[in-house]
Order: sequence, then C-alpha cells, then structure tokens
Amino acid sequence: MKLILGILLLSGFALAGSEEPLARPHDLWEVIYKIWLVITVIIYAVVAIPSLYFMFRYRYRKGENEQGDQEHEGHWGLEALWTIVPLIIVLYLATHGFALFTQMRKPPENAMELKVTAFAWGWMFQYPNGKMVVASAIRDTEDKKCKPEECYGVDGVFQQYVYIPKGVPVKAILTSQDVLHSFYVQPAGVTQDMVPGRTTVTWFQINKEGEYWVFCREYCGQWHSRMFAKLKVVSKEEFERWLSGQPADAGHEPSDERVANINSSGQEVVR
Ligand SMILES: [Cu+2]
Repeated sequence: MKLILGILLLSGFALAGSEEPLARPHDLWEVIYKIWLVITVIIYAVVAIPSLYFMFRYRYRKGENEQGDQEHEGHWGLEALWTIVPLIIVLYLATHGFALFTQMRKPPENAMELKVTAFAWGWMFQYPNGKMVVASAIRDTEDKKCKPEECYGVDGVFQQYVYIPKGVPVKAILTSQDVLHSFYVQPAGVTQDMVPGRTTVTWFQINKEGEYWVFCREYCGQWHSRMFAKLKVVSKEEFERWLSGQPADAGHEPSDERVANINSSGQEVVR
C-alpha cells in the first residue's frame, strides 16, 4: 500500500514539474487540480459531443422509422469497456487524492513547531524558544518600540510581523481561546479549524522571501474581516537573528489579561 501511495505521489510531483514551488502543500493541490480538470474535460467531451451528434442524427422525421427497432442485442465488449474504464479512473482519483491528502495532513519530520492561539479577533504565535508575536488588527501591538523592519501598519494600526524561515516546513499547532476560528495561510493553501479546548495541526512551507497573509476563514464575529496576520518570510540566518534577539521592550510579554481585554473591549478599541 505504501509503495502504491509512493508511486502515485512521485507521479504527482513529476507532473508538478521540477521548479521549486512557492509554497507547500499548495503544489500538491495544483497537481490534483490539473489531473481532475483534464479527466473531467475528457469525460465531458466523450459524453457531450456524441450526445449532441445523436440528437441531431436521429431526430424525429415524419414517416421515417415511425415503428422503431424493438430488438436490441447486447454488446459485451462495450459493457465491459464502460464499466472497467470508469472504475480505473475512479480508483486512480481516489488513491491519488488520498496520497496527497496524507501528505497534506502529515507535517514533515524536520518541521519547526509554531503554536498558534486564535482569539476574537487576533492571533498569538509562540515560537519554540518561547518568543511570542501577538497580531490583532483592531488594536496596536503593545511593543511600539520594535524595529521598523519588524513592524507594519494597517489602516494606522501598528502590528508586528510573524517571522517565518524560508524553505523550512512549519508545523502549526492550533487552538482557540473563545469561538471557532480557522487558520488559513494564503500561499500554502492550507485551512484548518481552530477549536476551543482542542488542538489541531496543519503545516506549511514557503520557499520565497516576502510578505504573506494569514486570514481567519471561519466567520467568528464582528471583526472577523480584520482577523489577519502578516508573515514575513526571511532567510534562515535572518530568522535565527530575529528569534534570538531581545524584543525592544524585553521582559514585557503579552499577558492573558491583555488578550482578555481585547476580547471584551474589541468594539471600543476599533478606530
Ligand atoms: Cu476568527
């Protein structure tokens, strides 16, 4: 079974081409999308084109074949063909889809762990060494003194970037403090529910430096539309430097109180 899944995956990667994808596991979805598109277009053509032809060719004409032919002989060859061919197609799509799904669900062994806690309306990201970034687009980050390249503003609200190393798989361990949220990493094409009292997992890898969005993809209340964070994908060296660097206001970690405050007073702090 593992061998079959492996072969199917390899065939998928071959189709994906040798170029390094922008993000994973999005490249897997690209592969399966192309395969499904090609197969469905072929099936559509095989069914629709003869149907249109037969509609025209055998249309009713007065005085012609009025009685119709009541005797039909079966054709074993055709019966077998249109049973076996769709069976093979369906089995292929199911096993290939399952192989890709398994890949998407299983974080690579060497993945960096990133704990993400959602709250209404924002995110807390915690790195393996304990460093935290709080992203809430309705309220300034408390760390107003952070370096200019580590922060950005959206509609005048001051936020910290969520740093991610380039080309490194990230295992995101997700949970929620209040209601259902959903973690969506835009270029990687992964979406995973964040459920209060439960831990869910997804993974992603971004291979090109730049800025990318994280959105909440489950309607979670009034400021759901502003529940986003910005990833800053940088080289491994730059990431290490940032990770080990002291925050500008060292020793002042975002407290639970602060998050509770955001939860309860979200409306008032919105500009
Ligand atoms: Cu949300």
